Amino acid sequence: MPEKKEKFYLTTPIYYTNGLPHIGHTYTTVVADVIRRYKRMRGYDVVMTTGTDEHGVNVERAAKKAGIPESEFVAKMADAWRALWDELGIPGDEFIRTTDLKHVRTVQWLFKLCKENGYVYKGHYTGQYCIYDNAFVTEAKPGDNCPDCGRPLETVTEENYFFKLSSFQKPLLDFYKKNPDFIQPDTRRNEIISFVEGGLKDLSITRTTIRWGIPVPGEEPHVFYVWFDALTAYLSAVGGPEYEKRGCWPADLHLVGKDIIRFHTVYWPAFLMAAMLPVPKQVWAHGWFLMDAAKMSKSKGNVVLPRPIVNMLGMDALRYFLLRDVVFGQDGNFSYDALVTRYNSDLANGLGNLASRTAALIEKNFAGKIPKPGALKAEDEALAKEAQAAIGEVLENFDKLSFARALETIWTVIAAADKFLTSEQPWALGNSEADQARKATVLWTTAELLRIVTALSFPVLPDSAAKVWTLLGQSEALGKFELDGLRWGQLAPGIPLGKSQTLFPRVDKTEAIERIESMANEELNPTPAAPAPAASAPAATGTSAAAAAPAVSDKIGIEDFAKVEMRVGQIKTAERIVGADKLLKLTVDIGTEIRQICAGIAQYYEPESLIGRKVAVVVNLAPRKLRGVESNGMIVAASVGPEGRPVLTGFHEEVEVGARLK
Ligand code: ME8
Repeated sequence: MPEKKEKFYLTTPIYYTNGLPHIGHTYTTVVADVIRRYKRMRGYDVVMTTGTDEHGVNVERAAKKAGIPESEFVAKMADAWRALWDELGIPGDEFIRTTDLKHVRTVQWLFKLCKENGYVYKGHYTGQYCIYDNAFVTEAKPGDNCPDCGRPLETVTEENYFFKLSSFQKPLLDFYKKNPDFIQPDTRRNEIISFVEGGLKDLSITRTTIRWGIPVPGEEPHVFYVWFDALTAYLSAVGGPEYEKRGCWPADLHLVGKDIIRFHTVYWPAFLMAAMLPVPKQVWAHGWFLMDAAKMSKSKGNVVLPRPIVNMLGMDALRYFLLRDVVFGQDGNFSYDALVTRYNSDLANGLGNLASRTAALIEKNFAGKIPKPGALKAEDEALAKEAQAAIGEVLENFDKLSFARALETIWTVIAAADKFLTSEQPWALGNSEADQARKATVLWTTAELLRIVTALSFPVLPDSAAKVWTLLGQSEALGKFELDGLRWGQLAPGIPLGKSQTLFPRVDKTEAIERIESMANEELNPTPAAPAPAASAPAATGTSAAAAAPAVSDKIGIEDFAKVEMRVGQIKTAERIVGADKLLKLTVDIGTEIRQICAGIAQYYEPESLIGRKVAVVVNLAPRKLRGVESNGMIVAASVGPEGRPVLTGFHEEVEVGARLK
């Protein structure tokens, strides 16, 4: 571990604001968060930057379509991106917007340095331009389509400032040679080296055809080319011209998708070299998540959204799947089937089951206190050896960003512990002194193994690992635990277990997929009746109590009231819904049929207490889905107190099920 905290500065791309985040963006940001947590556990002082790329013709058009000024449009979009990262627990330590004044100043300063050093000149450029990717396609002819996105290119001629990229062929090749780890993975490095060896043309870095951009001082109507603008955001986020004060620059790691590797490994280091500024240490380009073999993208409309998955299975499940199922650096297919299968097998049956089984056995046999191990058998020592060896392997793989490997090693150890418990059968041992001692050894060994795998999996499973850590009676915050000190044998006997918590409840695959898809559909095609998509927004409830009351300014006629058909219903079954803390799923007899209705009363009513209860039900409400579960009707309740606590209606006399309320 570094003596004095060494800095580690990493970044995600600065995402475009002409759309909202999907699983592809979430992937990069999750990986950045995993690295951030991991590096902190290795003693580094970490700063992670993310942000929004807000200039260019796409935004200009999107704002026009929305009928609002660009500045208002991008402010709304930036808020939405930031809010989603907050909601998912992966916010940047810095969130830079390319419309921030400090960024504007940094871009203008970088340009000035490049110009003063003789790497910028004025000229004309005519070329084929992709307005969607904001890039001239140098090899294209008029009438061609964009090789990246397939849409028609436009012929554009304009007066530009040019950057002498051609002067950087040799410096870049020398730099790649001296810093073989600069471009990762190796396949990408080879691609970039051949590209640069093929010759570099000067690059136009200002535009006069675009209005919505950072102005070139004294040269209006020139604005900066979006990539000269966007790449600089990494530097403006941590001090810009005063970067030395903050001490973060150069970046240790730029995480990007393979689509934007050339900008990061050719243009960006060349701009910095021209300005005589330090060059980042590494650019890591991961692969794409594909949907039906095509790159998922906002423009193609084949996107997978993070929120419905998180609502159904939890953020840790999504994080685990993204890192476990795809080899970092390669492309991967996204499938809900694979996601739910992994959830059930590795999280519910794997870690979740081991934790609850171990805790229950310690609770029952040792009054909830970690037992003291006795003499060790060969099986115990073998397991200890496997777990100890896993520590080194996992750290090595995290260092190499081989996340799938690291997780595979952790889960092999979890499987070994499961097997150990099954073969040692501590539950079958009796109360003799020898049996008690054996039980103590077996359970201490399993708990110690659990402590080790929990610490190792924290960067990927921050919420659940923290829960298991607390369950094991560990008081230190797991995020601050130093992995360099992790050794087999540190679990102190005698400490009481913490509160037990639900971890990864098993889900039915078909139902889970249906609900995720249905929530995604609600989010992509919101209807006025559908609940607000944000998980932070109050959940739609299916009771009149918590549903927002419409502002009633005028009185209504009896004919309006008669449109609402309310009947006495009797609750037959009630259960909680995985992934929806506020909702209960009820079946209600309304006299003519039994209906499934979701009600937002889970925080105030125990499901069992409701069985047999008679309530007022709105029966002619159009069916809708709440958190992906069909709800056909609405239970009426009073809304009490400032928090709107729902109180169900009741009848003081015997009433017939199905009787109409008038
Ligand atoms: O390119 N699979 O922004 P962007 C995996 N503003 N990762 C994906 C993905 C997918 N299907 N789709 C997107 C831009 N990504 C520029 C960046 S940086 C100075 C400027 C991720 O909103 C991946 O990291 O199009 C990719 O590089 C990035 O989102 C592109 O985001």
